[in-house]
Amino acid sequence: AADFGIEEALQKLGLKEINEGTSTGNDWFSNGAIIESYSPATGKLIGKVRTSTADDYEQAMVKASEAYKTWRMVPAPKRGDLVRQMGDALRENKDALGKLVSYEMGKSLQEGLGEVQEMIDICDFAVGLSRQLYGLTMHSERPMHRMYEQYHPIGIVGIISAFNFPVAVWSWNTMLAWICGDVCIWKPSSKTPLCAVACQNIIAKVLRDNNIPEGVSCLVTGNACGDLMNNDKRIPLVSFTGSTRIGRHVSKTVAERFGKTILELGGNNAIIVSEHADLKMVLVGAVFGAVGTAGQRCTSTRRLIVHESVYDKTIETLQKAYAQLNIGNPLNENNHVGPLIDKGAVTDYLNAIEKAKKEGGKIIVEGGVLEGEGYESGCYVKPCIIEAKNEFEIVQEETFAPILYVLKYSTIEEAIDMQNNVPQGLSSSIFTNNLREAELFLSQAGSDCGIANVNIGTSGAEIGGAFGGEKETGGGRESGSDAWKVYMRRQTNTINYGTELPLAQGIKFDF
Ligand code: UN1
Repeated sequence: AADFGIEEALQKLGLKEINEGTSTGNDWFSNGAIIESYSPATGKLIGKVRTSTADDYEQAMVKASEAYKTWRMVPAPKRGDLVRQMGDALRENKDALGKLVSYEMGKSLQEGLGEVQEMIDICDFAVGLSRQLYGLTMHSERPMHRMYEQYHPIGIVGIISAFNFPVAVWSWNTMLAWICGDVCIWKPSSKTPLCAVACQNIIAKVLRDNNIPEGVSCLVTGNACGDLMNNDKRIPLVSFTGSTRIGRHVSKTVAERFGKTILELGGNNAIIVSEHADLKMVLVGAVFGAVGTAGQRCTSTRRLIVHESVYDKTIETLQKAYAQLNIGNPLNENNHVGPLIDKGAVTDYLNAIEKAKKEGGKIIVEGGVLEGEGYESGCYVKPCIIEAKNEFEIVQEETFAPILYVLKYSTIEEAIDMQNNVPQGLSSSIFTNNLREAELFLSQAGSDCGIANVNIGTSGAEIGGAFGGEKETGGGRESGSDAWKVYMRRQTNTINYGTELPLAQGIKFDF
């Protein structure tokens, strides 16, 4: 079978020697057990990575603490210049890294490349931001006094990322954190360790070339490192992407020591298809949203809330579109849908379909696991559509798989209620050409999600906006807008340049 240039990509990313279970990036933390990374696309072993022991973690933290002392004193625009160089290095490695993401994680090559593009975009954004990081100035109530606020780096930022965006989500955090003057320690998903090592190799070279301590970017692997970070008082901020269940644990553990968190947890994203929708547009938005990344984005479309008057027509066009989907090796550009991440995910997918059926769901497009040539990994499944009710237990949950539930509504208020009536609050959208409906959906009585779109699907957000959601999604915001503020500590400064010492609030204290 064709290798789609994978060997060459591994070579370029410095991952060829890793097969004996060599170190993960920097050389001070590589003494633990080996994790083997298998491609869900082919079922083949891609490489082995040595995890970090508690001692390795400690050494990484020492490196990070040392590096922080240097890095925080580098002027922010100079830090921006480093991030600019990282963006250039990512441009240079875009093809190879995009391919590896596709091969190790299973998303289509287009989406793998898109993920690297998101990294490049956030670098550009961070470079501009490095000359901003604005604080406010305010007027003091006292004569000959000046007041202002400034933002200082927060310190060591811990990043725990998920398999589904194995490189982009890390970069949203790091690129902002780095221009802010922080240093980062990364625990990637154990399902996609090679993507992490590849990133580490790219970044470490830029740091070395500029004589910046490598500890600015630390990588530790193995799940045990997650809790080491959560409990570590030297890490004032932990950014966690993953399930609501683990997010709850991270949140409690870090809060117990008064650390801060950025939580990007589950989504249960819906598209409302109004009777005023352009159904051609719905089709692209809904199908990409539901089957893109095989339904494994936090922003994947899980529910389609369809007006009764366009319900049958919508179902019919969806059925036709689903019949045309090519499922197979994500590196083959003719395929729309790749595999799920592993066999555990396949089991979760099958269980969800069974549960939906038991609760009274009606199959609109049949699912199932694919077998035979090209599907040897056992991770390929058919995207399916199930007519359901919003109150079904399974519809209230996030299943990371290409299962789309369709629900029927008659009034816009009812549709918005359904959209909001789930525990999660990440992304939402409405397709309508009716101004009143669109504005109601965006109003304070509308969608309760962190992301609300009109005539755009639920997935595929640009980096310029703040990304994140409410309720069980965790409330964190990453990426654009003013999300950078979480990576810094704010300090209010009042300076007296007079010769008297007047107290605030007019208090007299004479002696
Ligand atoms: C995620 O699924 O964790 O909006 C992030 C999107 C992408 C990011 C998704 N830009 O779908």
